Amino acid sequence: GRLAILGLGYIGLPTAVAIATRGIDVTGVDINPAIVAAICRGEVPFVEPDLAVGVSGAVAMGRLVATSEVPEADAFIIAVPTPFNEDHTADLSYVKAAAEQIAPRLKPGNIVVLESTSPPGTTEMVSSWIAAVRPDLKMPRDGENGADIYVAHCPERVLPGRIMIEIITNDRVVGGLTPLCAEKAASIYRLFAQGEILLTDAASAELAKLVENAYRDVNIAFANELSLISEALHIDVWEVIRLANRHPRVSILSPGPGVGGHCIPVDPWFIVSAAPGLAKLIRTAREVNDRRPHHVAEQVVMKAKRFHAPTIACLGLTFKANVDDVRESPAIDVVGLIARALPDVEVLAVDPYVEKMPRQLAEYGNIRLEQAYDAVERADIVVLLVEHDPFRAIRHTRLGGKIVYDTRGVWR
Ligand code: SAJ
Repeated sequence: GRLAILGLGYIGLPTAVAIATRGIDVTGVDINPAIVAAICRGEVPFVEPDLAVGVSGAVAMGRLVATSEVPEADAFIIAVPTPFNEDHTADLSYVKAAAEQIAPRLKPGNIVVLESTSPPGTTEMVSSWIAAVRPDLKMPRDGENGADIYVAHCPERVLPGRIMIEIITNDRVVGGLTPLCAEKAASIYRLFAQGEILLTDAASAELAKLVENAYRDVNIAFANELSLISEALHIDVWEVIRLANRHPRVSILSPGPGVGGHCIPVDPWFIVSAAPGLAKLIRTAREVNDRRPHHVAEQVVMKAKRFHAPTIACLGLTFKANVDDVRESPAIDVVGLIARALPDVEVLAVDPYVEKMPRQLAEYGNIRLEQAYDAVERADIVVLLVEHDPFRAIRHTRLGGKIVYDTRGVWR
């Protein structure tokens, strides 16, 4: 069999490696020539544990090739981004472009799987976008068995930082436009997935994926709201959560400076826009979490007002611990908000995973990238934004005499 994967990012590339490692010839397709060139050299354009060795191995064995043209194949996986528009609806333009690139290559018997996180109904749309280009092909229709092309949704659910493990061990949901579509698509995942493969219809699979991330978002919002309440009552939220979590049916997540990444802050909005009048809790959770960076920045600015010309060290810029990804990072929002509110104050930004000033912060003249120890040494106020392992080790003695705002509760 031959497989083509469109989109060689955090999901497409690990999936390509997982399948190539099982002896299947995989062609990775990406519109970005720099990504294609890097993968052809056996290199990985981003940091993810164990991915680099997988890519260089699969490329060296000749099982994985990268190109910008969609080839003919037996199966096609779409793993392109689904960002959101200003009005919080999904931007499906990458998915549509992928479907239209696949369409001319399709032959009867081919399988098309959408992995990109998508609002309910998108898999159906993929099928109609293909049909518009290829009226000669019989596309799957509910209640009918025969079709030339099998179309299904199999949402990714791997955790950045653990992708290469979870891509093998997680259970997978495969939702077909018809039961036969689900069965055909499942055969791809059975090649490498050790978890259970759960077959369902496409819309249920689409909504299940969104629900997983909305569930996490709502639970983080709960923790963030507890943090606000505890702060107002002068009670330590971490102590409260530690105690409450000793109840056998309570498991509260951790408050923080906000919710980042390209999934959890986005996906719940797809539910909200699918059912605007009904998704009240989900919308409120989004608003609570989006408000967090502002609250943290306001607290820091208030503390800074006590000094004449304070130096503020902000530890952590990535969207979460021990990754190098700064997309949708609340820590970056916090640093930017502080720098904007206090233009005369020097803000030292520290992150062992970030070497260049992130694009989002380039406009501020009062932010400098620094090494952790120098920054902490010089700072009057130390703000911990990301619980990277090296930060945990910063000794309490180094923080003595300084104002410390630990948004992640690692130094308590
Ligand atoms: N966060 C908190 N408190 C917590 C947990 C997380 O503030 O207790 C913050 C993190 O710092 C980060 C954000 O939430 O800014 C999201 O981090 P995460 O580790 O919860 O999740 P992601 O975005 O790395 O990956 C999620 C995962 N979804 C779930 O756990 C339900 C992953 O399995 C999905 O595959 C991924 O989204 C995705 O691509 O959809």
